[in-house]
Formats: sequence, C-alpha cells, structure tokens
Amino acid sequence: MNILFLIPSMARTKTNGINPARYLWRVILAPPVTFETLAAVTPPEHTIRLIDERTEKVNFNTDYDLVGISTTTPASRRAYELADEFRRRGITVVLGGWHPSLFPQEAKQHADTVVSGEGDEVWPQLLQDMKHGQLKPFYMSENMVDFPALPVPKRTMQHRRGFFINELQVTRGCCNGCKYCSTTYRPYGQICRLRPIDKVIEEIESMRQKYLYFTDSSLTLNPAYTIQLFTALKNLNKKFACNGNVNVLFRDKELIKLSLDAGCVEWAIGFESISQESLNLLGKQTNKIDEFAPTVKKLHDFGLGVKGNFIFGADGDHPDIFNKTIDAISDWELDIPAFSFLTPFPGTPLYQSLEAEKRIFSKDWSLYDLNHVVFQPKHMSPQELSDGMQKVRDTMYSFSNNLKRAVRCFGSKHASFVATGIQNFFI
Ligand code: B12
Ligand code: SF4
Repeated sequence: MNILFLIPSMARTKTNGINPARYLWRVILAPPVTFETLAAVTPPEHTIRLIDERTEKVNFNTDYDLVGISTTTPASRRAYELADEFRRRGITVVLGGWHPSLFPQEAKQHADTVVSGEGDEVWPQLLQDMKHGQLKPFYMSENMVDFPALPVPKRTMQHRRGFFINELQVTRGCCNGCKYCSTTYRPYGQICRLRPIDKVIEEIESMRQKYLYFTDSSLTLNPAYTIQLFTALKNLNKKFACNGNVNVLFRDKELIKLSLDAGCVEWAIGFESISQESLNLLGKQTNKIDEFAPTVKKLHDFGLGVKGNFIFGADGDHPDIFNKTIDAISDWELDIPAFSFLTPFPGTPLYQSLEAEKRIFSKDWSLYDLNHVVFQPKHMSPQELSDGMQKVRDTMYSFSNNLKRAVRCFGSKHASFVATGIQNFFI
C-alpha cells in the first residue's frame, strides 16, 4: 500500500500564525518522531511518505491508499479538515495521537478508523486488516506497549530534508503527575519506560546530525539511567538539548557535569511559576521556588544554557505575578524564557476541576495552543491575564533583551549551541 503520514499544522492565529519561529523551524527542526516510530513497525511491503504540514504543503492529488494523521488537541480542527478532504477523494483515513485518543467518537466522524493511545502494536494489525478489507472502526492497545523492545525509529522515509537538529525519544511516561499535563494522564503515562542504552547509542550513531533534541518529558526522572546514557554519549561527539526537573538538577552536580561531558548544551526546565502557591495547586511537586535561581546558576557555572518555561493563570497567580516574574527571571539571566497560558487539556485533573467549577468558557480546541485564555482565572479577568502575559512577552522579548541574551549565549562556553543564541530572535 501507498501510505501518507501527515502532521497537521495548528490553526493560524494572531499569536502563533505570524510567529517568525515557524520559519526557523522550517530550516532546523526534524519531523516529530511519532511517524518515524510507526514507520519502524510498518511491514516493508508498504511505501511511506511523510508530510509535516508545518513545513510542507499538502498535495491532495495523489494515489495514496491510506492516510494516517496524527494530531494534538489544538491541531485537531485542521486535522479533521485534512481528513475530510482526503475521504472526499475516496482515500481511507486513520486518525491517531493525543486528541483522537481522548475523543475517539469525535474523531471517528472524520476518519474510517481511529487509533487510541500508543500505536506501535495496533498499527501493523490495522494494516493487515485493511489489506483484507476488514478494517475495524476503532483500535486500541490492550496492554502497555513493550517500549524497550520496539525497533529503532525509521528515519529513511521520504520527506523534506534540510533540518539540522534530529530528535529522539529514549523514555516514555512521567511519574510526576502534574495536574495540567497530558503526558502523565494518558494510559500508562505515569510509568517511566526506558530504552536499552545500546539501542539508543546505535540509533544516535546512525544520525548524521551533530545536534540532537531528546523529546523525553524529563531526563531527570531516573538519574541512574541518565548517568548510563550520558556516559555512553561521551565519545559520540554530539551536542544536545534535553528536558529536566529542578528537584534533581538542584541536587545532582555530578549529573550536570556528566551532561556537559556528554555534549549537553541546554537543559529545558519547566519552572512554570515563581509563586509557590501556584506550583502547589498545580501539583508540581518537583519545584521549590528557593531552588530555581541556584539551579540556573549551577548550570551556568558549568557553561550550560537554560531554557525556562513559565505558565500564567494558575489559582495562586495574582495581578502582580507578571512584574514579579520579569524581575525574577531577569536576575537569573535565563538564556531562553518561554511563556504560556495555563491550558486545561481534556483528560487532566486540571480540566476536571475547572469544568466542575464551570470556569472553562471555550471548548474551541484550536484555542488550546497555550497562547489563548480559555478559562476564568481566579484572581483576575481573562483580559488581565492576557494583557499581563503580553507585557511579560513584550518586555522579555524586546529587541534589546533578545540581543542581550543572544550575546551572552554566544559569549559563553555553551556558544556552540548556535540555536540557543539565535532562538532568542525567533521566540
Ligand atoms: C517534542 C514535542 C513537541 C515538538 C515536536 C517536535 C517536532 N519535530 O515538530 C514541538 C516543540 C514542535 C511541539 C509543539 C507542540 N506541542 Co508538543 N510535545 C512534544 C513531546 C514532548 C514529545 C512528542 C513525541 O515525540 N512523542 C513520541 C511519539 C513516539 O509519541 P506520540 O507522538 O504520542 O505517538 C504515539 C501515539 O500517540 C500514537 N500516535 C500518534 N499519532 C498517531 C497517528 C496514527 C495514524 C496512529 C496510528 C498512531 C498515532 O502512536 C505513536 C507511537 O506509540 C510531547 C510530550 C510527550 N512526552 O510525548 C508534547 C505534546 C505532544 N505537545 C503538546 C502541545 C500542547 C504542543 C503545542 C500546542 C505547544 C505549542 N504551543 O507550541 C504544539 C502543537 C504542535 C502541533 N502542530 O500540534 C501536548 C499535547 C497535549 C494535547 N492534549 O494535545 C504534549 C502531550 C505535551 C504535554 N505534556 O501537554 N511539541
Ligand atoms: S514533570 Fe513535566 S512531563 Fe512530568 S508530569 Fe510534570 S509537566 Fe508533565
């Protein structure tokens, strides 16, 4: 069969549609590992083409037998448009990923079949059923996928090339259970599964790119595993960025040093809020605000870059949170700060509690892109929340602040991670 794997772009909105970062991603970012993972379990008799709509236009005039579309919640509207258009042309459509897993019945209205949850084991079965004309309306893994046993993602699919950061996933799941996080509330999401180090190294050795991004939720969940990973990475002459949590990075200097030796140039950390009350309400157990500044300093002392993610709108946030955040993170000299609105993704405890309190005022999923307020905040109006975040963004992303951070990045030991400096102009 001739299969098209499709990743839809998010609906264009004022805040994200004109973001110049899109053009940067076009050049540097690899396609997500989602379909490369599924390609690895696709029997070789099938041909696969991958289109990432964020970087390539979809051509409907083709002879695909099957189109597999993966979608998050904010991209679901576009995913359904694409699905409808392919079905109108008589092509069989499969929808999978985060949103169809949460709303299989909704997705089914736009697809011949819907895959809920992990696709690694059901995908080959689905292809077999399709071949025999016995496609079922819904597919779902009965058991937790044996992640360590999965083959190495297949990166030889036909798709646009030219990116210089490659992505890989070495763990699945996160046991931290933050109340707003989709990852931890999907089936088996709180079980942290690990890939064997030798398989990971084999995969990395096969990559031509020097720069890697570990898409794992956090590489500090199992420090013993990460130590083995970093030790094995030492001789591969790669540079990489990865995600980690404050609780471990604050305490484990050895791990930080090892990450540097392994080629790490940037740790991305979800600080989320400088209000301890908000952190507690969000169930962010890994975060103590007293440990934020010293953690950034420790990483900087080793010459590592720090990307810091922040969320506004939690119930502990008062109107002064915006100025306080600007002051705090200016002091820490973060290399890349990133800001989002708290978003109640369906399936999370945050969604359940806001729904129970009747505080969610929009279920237009295309607004669930972290750039729109979709619920009533506790201590301010939605407009105040929106204006407050705009002020933070305007301040932190002013030309002079971007330049200051970029110069600091290039001037520091981690200047090798060109993207850290450049990213500041594309946030
Ligand atoms: C890396 C990443 C990104 C990268 C993607 C990198 C790239 N090259 O483009 C970037 C930074 C661009 C990104 C952007 C966004 N992301 Co993101 N991202 C992730 C992350 C950390 C890893 C994704 C990954 O690689 N997983 C590994 C693959 C193998 O797993 P998978 O995608 O789940 O696929 C499996 C199954 O779901 C299933 N499956 C999936 N699709 C399909 C399709 C078919 C046909 C089939 C059969 C099966 C199937 O089979 C796969 C194998 O088991 C996840 C969190 C996580 N830990 O997974 C968040 C996550 C997916 N992102 C999320 C969000 C919110 C966003 C953004 C909105 C953020 C923003 N404002 O920019 C955008 C949305 C972009 C879009 N177009 O939809 C949310 C989605 C929540 C939701 N309910 O939709 C997540 C879950 C984070 C979170 N904790 O909330 N993201
Ligand atoms: S630590 Fe990160 S990935 Fe883990 S549950 Fe919290 S937000 Fe999600």
